[in-house]
Amino acid sequence: MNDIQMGQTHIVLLQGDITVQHVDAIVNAANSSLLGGGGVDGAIHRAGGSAILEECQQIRNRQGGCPTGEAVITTAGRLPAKHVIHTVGPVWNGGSNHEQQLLAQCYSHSLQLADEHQLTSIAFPNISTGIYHFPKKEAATIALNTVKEYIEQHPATSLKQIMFVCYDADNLSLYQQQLQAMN
Ligand code: AR6
Repeated sequence: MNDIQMGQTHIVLLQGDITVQHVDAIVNAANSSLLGGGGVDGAIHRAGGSAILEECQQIRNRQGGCPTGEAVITTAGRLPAKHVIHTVGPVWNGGSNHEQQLLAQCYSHSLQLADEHQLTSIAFPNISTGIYHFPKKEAATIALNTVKEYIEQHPATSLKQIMFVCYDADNLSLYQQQLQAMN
């Protein structure tokens, strides 16, 4: 199962590279410095060019980085998307440092920011499941449940499409199972 309708919003799963998605915003799994890194963060900055980093630096000058669970928005530079929403996932540390709540906040704060900018489509990567080692199954459950709750609580959301762009087959399969269970 690769898609589901929730209220006015279509939820879509796919396997691929988030940097090539034509959506209003792609979400970056950033770190709190906002200065780039490896994984999807590195791929977004490489493909989008220096305009993204310049705006990240301006945000740093204003607010001194981005705390875990929060989100900020910039241009997408040369990417086909219009914006990048940078959110900072938690580093997995066994689950005793509020990792689950912080990961949920990454999704809800990104959706809130998208709504504030009246965006109609957004694509998420599997935040925290790479370098930050959050267990993939639990992360998939949190991602989909948080989106569902958000849509239920914001029936007038501007978002008509929410995509989950899974890079690896493991994550895609876990998201498919989770979506099936929610149906
Ligand atoms: N498109 C979609 N997903 C991708 C792509 C891509 N091009 N490349 C990797 N992924 P990670 P984190 C997947 O490590 O765990 C950075 O250094 C990847 O397979 O990118 O949140 C930041 O600066 C995985 O499923 O992010 C931070 O320091 C998912 O994206 C730190 O890594 C997230 O993996 C953040 O770690």
